[in-house]
Order: sequence, then structure tokens, then C-alpha cells
Amino acid sequence: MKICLLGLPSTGKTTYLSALATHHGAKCASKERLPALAGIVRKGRLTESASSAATYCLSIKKRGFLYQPQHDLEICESPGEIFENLAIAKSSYHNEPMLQLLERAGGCLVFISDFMSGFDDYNLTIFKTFLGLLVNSNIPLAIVANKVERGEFWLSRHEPEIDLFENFYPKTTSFLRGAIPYKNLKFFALSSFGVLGRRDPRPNKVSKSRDGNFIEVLGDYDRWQPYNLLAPLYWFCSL
Ligand SMILES: Nc1nc2c(ncn2[C@@H]2O[C@H](COP(=O)(O)OP(=O)(O)OP(=O)(O)O)[C@@H](O)[C@H]2O)c(=O)[nH]1
Ligand SMILES: [Mg+2]
Repeated sequence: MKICLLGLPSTGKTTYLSALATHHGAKCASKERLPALAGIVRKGRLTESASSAATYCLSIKKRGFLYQPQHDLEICESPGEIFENLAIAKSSYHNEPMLQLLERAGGCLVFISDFMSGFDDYNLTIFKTFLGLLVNSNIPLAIVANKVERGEFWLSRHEPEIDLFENFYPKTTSFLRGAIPYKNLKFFALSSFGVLGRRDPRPNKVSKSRDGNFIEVLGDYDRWQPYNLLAPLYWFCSL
């Protein structure tokens, strides 16, 4: 199954793939192998924003049951600019790279990492254009609140749909609920960095200044416990 990984620049898409590669391994014969990305987070490297989409393969099996089929996923990371472009260019003609990316897609994973009032209209515009481009309106959409290890969002991780999306982006949330069949829309909370421990909910991250920019990288590698990495992927496989 092909899954498109979408979101604005710096929402943590490549870091997510790197966390998946490190924590869950991957095996697949074709395309770029996900393990190529393992180590990016560990080294605190700033990931380059790619100019074109890159595809990685991952096989997953749900643990804890006697028999579970294996699912082979092709995760296709889109450069943030392609998603960002939806805010300004509304026609299919101006969104050709997005249309190509969506071909054969069995699901879309959309990352949102900033929850600030004032961005509801911006997100609404993006999602209106995006849904207009979807030829197959039955594609399942997992809307993911990323970087939720942050203190102000950590408690919202149990009910991200209500406490994050509905709270910060009410118009966007209600638009999505109205436009997408209930069974094809789900909201998740995720953090590739996680917190320091079960009894230590401090975010496992440090802030650094790089090339004049302020960035956040993983803090303590030995205590690295990402939060909810696989949940959206399991959901796609269960539909
Ligand atoms: N706090 C926090 N920061 C994160 C997390 N995941 C990624 N980041 C940081 O977010 C920044 C952007 O991460 P990327 O993975 O490069 O983002 P991207 O979505 O791939 O960006 P583009 O490829 O440019 O679209 C980096 O500084 C990461 O260290 C997370 O779970 N928590
Ligand atoms: Mg990236």
C-alpha cells in the first residue's frame, strides 16, 4: 500500500521516517530502504528539505496477537513546499507534483506541528484545495498532530481531535468532518522525540542554534522513546 506523507515544511516528516527506521526497522526489496534514514535523529542532523518526493518501504505486523498478516507499506515523503503550495495555487494545473504524488495512494498521512490561533483559515484553504485534487475521495486521511511531547500539548495527546484540532482549528476540523466519510478520517497525536520517561514527562529534546536558525533536536538518545509512531500506519492497515 502506498502512503503519502504530507505536511508543511519542518513539520517533522523526515524525522518521523528516521524514527521509524531506528525503532522498527524495515525490510523491503525495492525502492529506497527506510534504514537509510536511521541515525539522522541520533546524530541531531538537520535534514535537508528534498526537492522531490522520496519513497521508503516498511513492513509492519501488529504485535500481541497470535496471527497477524504482514503489511508492506511504501511511504512517500513529499517535500513540504508541495503541500505549502496548496495555500496559494488552487488549480490542478499548478499542483501537478501533488497530483503525481497522489497517484495509486492508499492513504495520506498529514502532519501538523504548530497549534496556534490565527492559522485556522490558512489550514482550511490548504485542505480545501487538497480535497479538490483528490480523484479518489475514498482515500483514508490520517491527520497527525506532531511534536506533541511539548509541555503545552502532551496532555492533549489522548484526545487530539478535540483538544488540539477542534480547539485550535475549528473551521478546518469541521470542514474535514463534513467532506470525508467518518470511517476514512482519523486524528492522531505523535512525537518522534517523546518524553524522558513514564515518570518524567519532560520533552526529550534540546534547542540548538544552527546557521542562524533555531532548531530542536533529540536530547538524550539513551532515553529515546518516540510516542505513537505506528498508530496511524496500523489504522491504514486495518481499513
Ligand atoms: N520537538 C520536536 N521537534 C521535532 C520532532 N520531529 C522533528 N522535529 C524537528 O523539526 C525540524 C524539522 O524536521 P524535518 O523532519 O526535517 O521536517 P520535514 O517535515 O521533513 O521538513 P521538509 O522536508 O522541509 O518538508 C527539525 O529541527 C527536527 O529536529 C518532534 O517529534 N519533536
Ligand atoms: Mg523532509
